[in-house]
Amino acid sequence: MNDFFSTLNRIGERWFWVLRFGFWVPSAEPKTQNPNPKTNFGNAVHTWIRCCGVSVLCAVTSTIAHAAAPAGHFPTWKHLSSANGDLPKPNGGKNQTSLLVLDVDRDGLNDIVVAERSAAPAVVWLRRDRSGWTRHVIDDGKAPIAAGGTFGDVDGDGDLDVVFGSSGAGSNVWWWENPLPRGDPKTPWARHVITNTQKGQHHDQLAGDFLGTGRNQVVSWFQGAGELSLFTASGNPREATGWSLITVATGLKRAEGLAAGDIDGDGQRDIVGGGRWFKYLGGSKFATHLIDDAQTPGRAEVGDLVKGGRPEVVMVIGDGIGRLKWYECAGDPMQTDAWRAHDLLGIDVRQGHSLQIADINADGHPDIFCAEMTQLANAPANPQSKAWIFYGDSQGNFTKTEIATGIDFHETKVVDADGDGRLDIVSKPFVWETPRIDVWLNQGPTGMPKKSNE
Ligand SMILES: [Ca+2]
Ligand SMILES: [Ca+2]
Ligand SMILES: [Ca+2]
Ligand SMILES: [Ca+2]
Repeated sequence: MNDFFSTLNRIGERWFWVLRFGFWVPSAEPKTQNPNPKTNFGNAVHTWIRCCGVSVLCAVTSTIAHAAAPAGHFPTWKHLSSANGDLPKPNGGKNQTSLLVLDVDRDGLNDIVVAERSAAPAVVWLRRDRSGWTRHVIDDGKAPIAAGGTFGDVDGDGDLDVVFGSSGAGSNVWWWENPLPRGDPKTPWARHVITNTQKGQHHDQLAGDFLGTGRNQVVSWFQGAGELSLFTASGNPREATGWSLITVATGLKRAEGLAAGDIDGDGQRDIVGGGRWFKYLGGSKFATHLIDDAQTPGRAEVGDLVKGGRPEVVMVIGDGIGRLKWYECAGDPMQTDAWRAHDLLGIDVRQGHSLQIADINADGHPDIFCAEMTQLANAPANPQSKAWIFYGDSQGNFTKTEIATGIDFHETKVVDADGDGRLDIVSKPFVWETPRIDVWLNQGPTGMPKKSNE
């Protein structure tokens, strides 16, 4: 049990499953299907964006965009919401801080985990059943959980455990132990402390092997001190003393966003976030390399948006207002001026707290999902908030579609929510109309393949 994450790393198939459907590396690999391009395009607004060296934004009609679209087809969506009784309302409070999607009960279908900081129960999961979702409690207490979180097999017993950090009211990063394989995940899970000394908010967590040890670590933005923390289990992971801390970077106030990718191509995965990337140098040392200082409070994603070469990075301000940009590296990634930025929208994004790279239309080309929040406090600040998908062609061209207007997206995940093999959108608001959860099921265009065993 003390062999942190070792089982996960020994079982290649499970690791692949987590990579493919989890969000440690949500853009790890595009699918290679080649569906029929003769499709309808739903009601989305299409805009053709061409980025060749210098970012150029051209708004054209839907018809022209259709003809020029590199991907050739886009899914239609079926919107389900707890507001309509399609899903159970998750927690009972008004501050829904975190959302994860993972297969909690190992039945092959992804389930939804929601954390909430204003009321008990702090953490619940919605089990995906044959045709819907059923709510169960993970933590029946109250906990000041902040936005972020990740999952993985922390104790090496073959099931997925979840990790969340505390808001400024606390000083913790915790993990919750999945009762499987001997217990029932429908009964409350034990909560364990990873750290209880770092007073202040922990915003965003990421699991991965960034030290090259063959075991995964947990990375967390310790916003209370403007530091990036890395925790590794050196002893019993059920005890705080079983975890040791490496401080990856300091002096990064309000930094957020975490993603992983091999930025410099040396075979070792790097950490990306806070407008920067972090390269492991050995021992307890990391180097910090700046991509764009304006994205310090930005969400981050890494993926092969332009096929081949170095991976690309996408960033947008999660808690604030700023541009959604993707970055390609034309030279040495340790040199900031080697990073070339492309503005995807040409206008500011407001609280773009949801960002993900995934091949949403299954054409082999990674796409970008980004969505805004509607409300931060008592009144909606952005009643016309948007959710977009930018369909890529692996050459740096993107076709913009709008998925929703006026719905609060926070910590959204693009993942197969109903087990049909198509990537869906699972989202919740932070405070807007809470408690609430929404799912957009990918209906696929005609000819878009589904899993054969559906
Ligand atoms: Ca399941
Ligand atoms: Ca486990
Ligand atoms: Ca695609
Ligand atoms: Ca699906």
